[in-house]
This record gives sequence, structure tokens and C-alpha cells, in this order.
Amino acid sequence: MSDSYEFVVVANRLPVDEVTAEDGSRSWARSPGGLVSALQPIVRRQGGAWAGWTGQPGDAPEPFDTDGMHLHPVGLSADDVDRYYEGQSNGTIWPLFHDAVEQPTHRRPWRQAYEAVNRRFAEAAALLAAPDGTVWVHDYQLMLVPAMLRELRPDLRIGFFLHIPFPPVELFMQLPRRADILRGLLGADLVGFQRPLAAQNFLQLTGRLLGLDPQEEHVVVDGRTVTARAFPISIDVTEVEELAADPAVQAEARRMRTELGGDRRLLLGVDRLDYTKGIEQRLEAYGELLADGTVSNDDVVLVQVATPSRMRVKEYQELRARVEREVGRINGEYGAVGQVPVHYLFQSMNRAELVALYLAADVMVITPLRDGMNLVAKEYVAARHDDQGALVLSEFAGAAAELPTAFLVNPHDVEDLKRAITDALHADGAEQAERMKPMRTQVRDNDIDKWASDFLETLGTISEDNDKGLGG
Ligand code: ADQ
Repeated sequence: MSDSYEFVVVANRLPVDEVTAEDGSRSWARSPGGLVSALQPIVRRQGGAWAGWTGQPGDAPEPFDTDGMHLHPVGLSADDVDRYYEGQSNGTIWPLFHDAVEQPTHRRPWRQAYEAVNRRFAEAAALLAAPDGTVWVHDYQLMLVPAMLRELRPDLRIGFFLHIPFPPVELFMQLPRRADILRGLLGADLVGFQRPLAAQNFLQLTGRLLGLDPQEEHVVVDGRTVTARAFPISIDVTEVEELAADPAVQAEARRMRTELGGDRRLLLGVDRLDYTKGIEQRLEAYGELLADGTVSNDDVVLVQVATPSRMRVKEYQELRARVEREVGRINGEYGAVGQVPVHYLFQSMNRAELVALYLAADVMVITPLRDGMNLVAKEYVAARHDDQGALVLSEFAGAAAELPTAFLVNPHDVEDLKRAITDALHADGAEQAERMKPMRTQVRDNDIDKWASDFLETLGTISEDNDKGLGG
């Protein structure tokens, strides 16, 4: 069958963005990001397909081939975008799975749209996958897909990976129709999480809500074994290292430093503008350090790059307003003509610009209140081939478990934030190297290719065991 594929990726978004040229013509460009660059070679090698949304509301364009992948657009109407994507995914599940740092909103029409859209994705995967093929479903927008797909295609190997945290039992219990989500995930053979604790929370819930008998790393449901385990995601280390070694990128880093004020020490924040990222807490701590004279506008500058994200959702608009007000207040109070203590950029950057910033930064400040992993932390470490620079990292980012020699911090505690930033600023070259070296080794030894192959090899092995178990 020409239109059936051994390996199918299912994700909310396709790995391409539509770009409009100056003459108005439109084409597809591969989206930046580690996940796409890790999966694309696998998809290509296995003659694979990818089902996802284009990012634009309206009818789905016809399927097409690009970069050796078959792309199958799934259409979302404007209503679906409101209810499934901005509503249930980003207004209910996202905050609840991030410790409810913002209040989750519960709406019946959102749940209905989530189910309907998940079914559409499952049907697309069922259509694309070859007999006995492998389907890898991604993330919190599609948690019902594994079970829906298994019902349509019991022959498939199904893997699921959750990129965000999985909440503690008590918090998950708040979710209306919570058992549906568990049953949805249990349609997979392998459910992957960022952290072992997340896998444990999930397994525990299968006992509590579904009366199953979970074991350490698996649970049996309807005679099938479902494995739940951590696969901490990583980055494309080679890409970051190559950029960091590029003389043009290094020259850009030097230029940035000079423009930001000669020998002022540079603190850097790089985040999607999201309330889980702790940007307000970071600004509060920095403002207090300026206020109490621990740092001054003459010797320190903070560059905060915030990528616009989910800007139609009210909480994100409100966050933007609060962050921009605080930046204005700090600059108004502690700035001087021609020199301000915070440079705030509400924009996306290309990879080379980001790596130049990483090279220029003395202290990278990553302070999420909760984060599945946080790839920026790993990118910063990978870029620092000089073993210099200091990483302030929230204990509540998945990455903290792998990067214990960072300046770890509790972002809910402003005093602790101030302490960590000050310690990082005071670390001399020897201490910086002592902390950076083991982190660089860790990230180099565990890049995104290893992550993807670990997951897929595990999926292959457990599905074979399952087949044997059923056959015998
Ligand atoms: P995110 O919440 O988006 O990802 P993160 O892991 O930090 O968070 O990834 C962000 C990516 O976007 C990084 O590769 C970063 O370089 C890039 N980026 C950030 N700001 C940018 C800017 N201004 N311009 C250009 N690029 C920018 C979700 C989860 C995370 C998990 C990842 C992967 O919330 O916890 O690590 O998925 O599983």
C-alpha cells in the first residue's frame, strides 16, 4: 500500500510552518526545535508519516510530502481552536498539570471538543499506519488518542510521551472525567514521562481510579501490559555545539556584550511567555537586589527574551501586562539615560541569535514554578564549550534532576532566588568550570537522538513481549 506507513508520529502540530514570501506565495518550512530534528530522520528512515495541525484554523490542506516525510494535516475549525486547543488543552490541562499555579477552568464544551478532536487525530493515525506499524503520540493535547486508536487498530504498537509534568494524585483527582484521561493513556503499550515520579503518579492513579493493580513500572489492563517509565527529553547537542563554535556567532556574542554595556555582568532569561516559567518571580528578585544595593545598574544587566505564546488566552495577556509593567517599573526606578537594568524582548529569535546570547551570558536564570524538563537549561550548558557561565535553575524543572551542579533554587522563595543569583554572580572561573563540566558531560551523553531511540527501542521490546505473552 503506497499510503500506509510503518512509523507514524501524531502531535498537535505538524513539524512545518507555513511561510508567506514577499511575492505573496506560500510554502512550508520545517519548524525549528529539537523534537522535529530528532524525529525527522527516524520518520524518513522508516518511511514514515506525521499527523498534526497546521496552526491555522480552517479546513485541512491536502496531505503532502516534504523532507522525506509524509505530512497529514488534521483540520481544526475556529471553534475547535477555541475549545480544544485554547480551552481544554491550555485553559484546563496545562495549568492543572503544572501544580495549578494558575486556576484551571473547567467547561463541558471544551471537554467535548477535546474528545472530538482527539478522535479526528486517532482516525488520521488509523488511516496512515501500516499493518502492525508503530504510532508515537505526543503530549497533553492528545491524551485520549491511544485508546481511540487501539480500538480502531488493535494491531498497532502505540507509544505515548507526555512533555509536561504529570500531576500528583490529589491534583489529578480534580479533573472532571479524570478516568477517561487515564483510560485514554492506557491504550498505549508504553507511556513515557519526563520524570520517574510522574510515571509513579500515573500508575498509582490506575489503582485508585480504575481499580487496577499497578506494579513498579507497569500495569495490566484488559490482559495487556502497559509500561510507564521516565524518558527525560534532551536537545540536539550537535546543533548547539556547532553554532557555539561558529566564529560569526561568537562575534555576535561579543557585539551583544559590548552593546549591553561593556563590562556589566549579563543575566539572561529565555522563555515562552508563560505563567509556569516564573518570570515574575525572577523580576521580583532582581528588583529587590537592585533595591537593596546588592547589584547596581552600573555592574549588572538582565536580558529577558520572552517568546509570544498563546496570546489569545486571557491569562497570557494578563501575564504579559504584569511582566511589562514590572520591567517598566524597574527600569524607571533604577535606570539611567542610555542604560537600563532590564532589556526585555517580546519576540522569537533564531537559533544562532539564541546561542550568541547563551555565550554572552554570565548567568542564565531559569526559574519555572513547574516545568516538564526545560530545554533552555540544556541548551545553555551545551553552548558553553568554554566551561564558563553559571546556571541558576529551579528545583521544579525536570532538568534539575540531571543538572545537580547548577545553582539550584526554590523559585517560590524570593530570598532563595536572590541568594542563588548572588552566588552565581560571585562564582569565580574555577567554580564555574567545576559546576559546568559535569553538566556538559551529562547533556552530551544524553542528547535527543538517544532519547528517541531509548523510547522506540523500549516500545519495540515490550510490544514483542506482549505479542509473545498473548500468543503463548
Ligand atoms: P516549553 O514549555 O516550550 O516546552 P522548553 O523546554 O524550555 O519549554 O523549550 C522551549 C524551546 O523554545 C527551547 O528550545 C528554546 O530554545 C526555544 N525558545 C524559547 N524562547 C525562545 C525565543 N525567544 N526565541 C526562539 N526560541 C525560543 C515543553 C515543556 C518543557 C519540555 C519541552 C520538551 O513545557 O518542560 O522541556 O516541552 O519536552
